[in-house]
Amino acid sequence: MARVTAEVDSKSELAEFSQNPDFLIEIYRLMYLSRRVDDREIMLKRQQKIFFQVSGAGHEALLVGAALALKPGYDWFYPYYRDRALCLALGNTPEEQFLQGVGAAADPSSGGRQMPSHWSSPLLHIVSQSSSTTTQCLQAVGCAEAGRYFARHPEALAKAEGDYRQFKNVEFHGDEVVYVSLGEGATSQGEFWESLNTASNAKLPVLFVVEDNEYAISVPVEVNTPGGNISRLVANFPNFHFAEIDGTDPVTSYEAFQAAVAWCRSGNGPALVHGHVVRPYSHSLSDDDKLYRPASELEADSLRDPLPKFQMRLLREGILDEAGITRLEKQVDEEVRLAAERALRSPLPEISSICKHVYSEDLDPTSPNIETKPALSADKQDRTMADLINCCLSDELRRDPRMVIFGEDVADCSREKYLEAGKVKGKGGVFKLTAGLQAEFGADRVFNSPLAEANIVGRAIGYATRGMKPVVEIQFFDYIWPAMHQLRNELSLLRWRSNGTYSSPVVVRVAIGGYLTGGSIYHSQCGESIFTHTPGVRVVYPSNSLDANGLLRTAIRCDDPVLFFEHKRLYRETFGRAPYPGADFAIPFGKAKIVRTGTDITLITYGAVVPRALQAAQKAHREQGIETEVIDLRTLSPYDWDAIATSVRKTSRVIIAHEDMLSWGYGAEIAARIADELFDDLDAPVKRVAAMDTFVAYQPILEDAILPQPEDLYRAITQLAEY
Ligand SMILES: Cc1ncc(C[n+]2csc(CCOP(=O)(O)OP(=O)(O)O)c2C)c(N)n1
Ligand SMILES: [Mg+2]
Repeated sequence: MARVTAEVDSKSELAEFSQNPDFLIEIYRLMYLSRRVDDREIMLKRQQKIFFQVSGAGHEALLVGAALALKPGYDWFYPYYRDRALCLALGNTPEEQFLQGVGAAADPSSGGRQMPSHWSSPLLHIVSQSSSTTTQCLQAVGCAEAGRYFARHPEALAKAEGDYRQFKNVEFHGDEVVYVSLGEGATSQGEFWESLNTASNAKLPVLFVVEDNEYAISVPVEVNTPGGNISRLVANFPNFHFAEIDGTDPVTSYEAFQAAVAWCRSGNGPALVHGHVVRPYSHSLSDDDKLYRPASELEADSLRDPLPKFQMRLLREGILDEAGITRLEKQVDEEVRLAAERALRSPLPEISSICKHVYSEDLDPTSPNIETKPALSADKQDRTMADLINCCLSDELRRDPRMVIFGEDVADCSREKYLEAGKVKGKGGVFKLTAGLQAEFGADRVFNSPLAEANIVGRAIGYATRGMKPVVEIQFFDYIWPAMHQLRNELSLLRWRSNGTYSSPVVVRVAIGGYLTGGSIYHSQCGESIFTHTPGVRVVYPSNSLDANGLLRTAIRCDDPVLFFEHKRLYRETFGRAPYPGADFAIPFGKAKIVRTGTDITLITYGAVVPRALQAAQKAHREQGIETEVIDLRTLSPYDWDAIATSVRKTSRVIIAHEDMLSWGYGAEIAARIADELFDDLDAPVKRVAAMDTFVAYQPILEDAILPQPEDLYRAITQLAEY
C-alpha cells in the first residue's frame, strides 16, 4: 500500500485527516506489521537462525505517528534501536529488516556487520546507527547544521574533482527536519544535554523524540531522571517546542508530531516530543524482565499496549469489523513469513570482504600522485609550524566552500560587532593557529563551539555525513577524552559499519605533547597509540613546518577521518621552519622522511623527538663516529614500513623513540613487526627510548627526567653500536 501522508496546513485539516478511516487502517497495518516482524524475529532467534533480537514492541504508536508526519528521503533520521515501526513506516521493508537479523551480505544497513535494529538507509535518509545510546544526538545536530549551511551557501553544493567532494552527493532542502530519538534512560548521557544546548542555541530544526518506557534494561526511570519526568527537566531550554504525550495512541502521536515538525520546518527552532510508551516484552531476548518487574506492573502495562488498544478503537468505531481485521492481519502475516523466508535464503557475506570500507575505497591518501613540490614564491621568509598550519587552513577555506572550522576559542571573536568595529584584534585559538580566519571567511565558517569536546566531534560527524568538511580543533590532547566515544565508536567506524554507504571524513586537529617547562599533567600528555589502535582513522604527527602544511592539506582533501596531532613545542620552534610552499603543496600519507642518512643504526621516530634524535645522532657522530640514520615517520597510521625495512636491512641495528610512555606505546608495535619480519637482518635486539611509565610533572627537573632527552637517545645509540 502506498505511504499515507498528509500535507495539512491548518489544525482543522489535520484533525479531519487524522480521523480518515483509510489513514487509521494504514496506521494499524504499520503497527501490526512492526509487531509481527518482531515476533517473527523472536521465533528465528529461538530457532538460532538469527543471533540477536531487540524489539520495538510497545513503541509502535508513537513511531508510526512520527514517521507519518515526516518525509523519508527528504528529512533526515537518527533513530533508536526501538524504531522498527518508524523505519517500516518510512519505507524500510520487512525483508530488509530480516536481512539484518540474518547478517546477510544484502543487509542494506551494514552487510552483516551490525546487529539487527541498527537502521540505515541512504535512500530514506536514515543514517547508520551504532549501539552506543545517545551518540546519535550530537550527530543529528551536526546534520541539521549542514542543511542550514547548504541553504545559506549554495556555492558549497558544487562537486569538485581531486578531493573528497568528488565522491559525495549533496542533497538538502531548505525546510528539512532532522529526527533523532532515544530512550528515557539514554537522556542521562551528557551528550543528550550537549545536543539540546546547541540545537537550542542555534535554533536548529532538530526533532528530539524521547521514548519513555520507564525502564533502561532493569533500571527504572526515577533512577535515571530526577523527579521521574524528562519533560520537566528540559523545559527551560529556549527556542524549543515541547510536547509530552501518550505515545500509546498513534493519532495523538501523529497530531503532536505534525505540530512539532511544523515548528521545526518553519525555522523556529528544535522540538522535543516526550512520548510515554510501554515495553511489553523484555529489554531484549537476552533479558528477563520478570526478574525486576512484578506481574502486577506488567499487567498494568499490557492494558496500555498500543496494538490491542487501537484494534479496539477500529472495531468500536466501525472502521473495520472482525473480518476486516482478520483479513488485514492475515495479509501482513503472510508478507512477514515470505520476507523472512527470502532473507534466510539470502547469501552470507564473503570472508574476503571483511576489510572493505575500513577506509575510503575511492580516494587513497597514500597515493604518490598526491605528492607535489613546494611552489616557489617571492616570499622566502622562513615560517613557523604555527604559521604554515594557519596558511594551509586559510588556503583550503578559500578553495573549498564546504569546509568549516570550529572548536573552543578558534574564532577571532564570537561577538562579531567588536571585530567589525575594530575594537578588538581577535583571538583565533589559544595557540593562535586559527587567527584571522573568522575575520576573513566569516562566522558561518569559523566559529566557537561550547566547551564540550564530544559536542565538537559529534557535530563534526553530522556535518561530514552530509558531505561537508569540518576541520575541528581539540584544544589540548589532555582533554580529548570527553570526545573519545565519538572518536572511537563513531568517527572511525561509520564507513565500515554502514558497509561504505555513510562516512565522516572529519579532520580533528589536536595540540599534543610536552617539553613545555611547566605544562604539567594536563597540558603535556601524548597517547597517540590509543588512536593508531583504532581502525578507520588516519593518524598524522608532523615534526616541522613544511610537513605540517603538506600533510594537513592531504588531511583536508582526504575522504577518511584524520587525527592531526600538532606538537605544541614545535609550533614556534626555530627547528624546521620553511618558506610558504604555495596553496597546493601536499604530502601523501604513509611516506616517511629520512632526515639524516647513516649506515650504523636506524633511529625511527616522529614529532618533537625528531629534533632531539638529530641532536643525539650528531653527537654520536662527532664523539664516536657512529652514523645514525634518522627516520621521521610523519604519519603513524598508515606508517611507512618500506622505509623502516630498507633502513634496518642496511644498518641491522634499530631504535624506536617516542615521547609517549614506553609500555604499550607506539614503538611496541614497530618493534614487534621488526622482530617478526626482519629477524634475520638484525645484529642486536630492537631498542626503545620513550617516556617513563607515568604522567608528565610540572617541575621542570621532573619533566626532563620523565620525557626522553637527547642524552637518553645518545646513550641508546652508543649502547647499540657496541652490541
Ligand atoms: C553508551 C552505552 N551504555 C550502555 C549501553 C548498554 N545498553 C543498551 S540499551 C540500554 C538501556 C537503554 O535504555 P533506554 O534509553 O531507556 O531505552 P529502551 O531500551 O528502554 O528503549 C543499555 C544500558 C549502550 N548500548 N550504550
Ligand atoms: Mg527506556
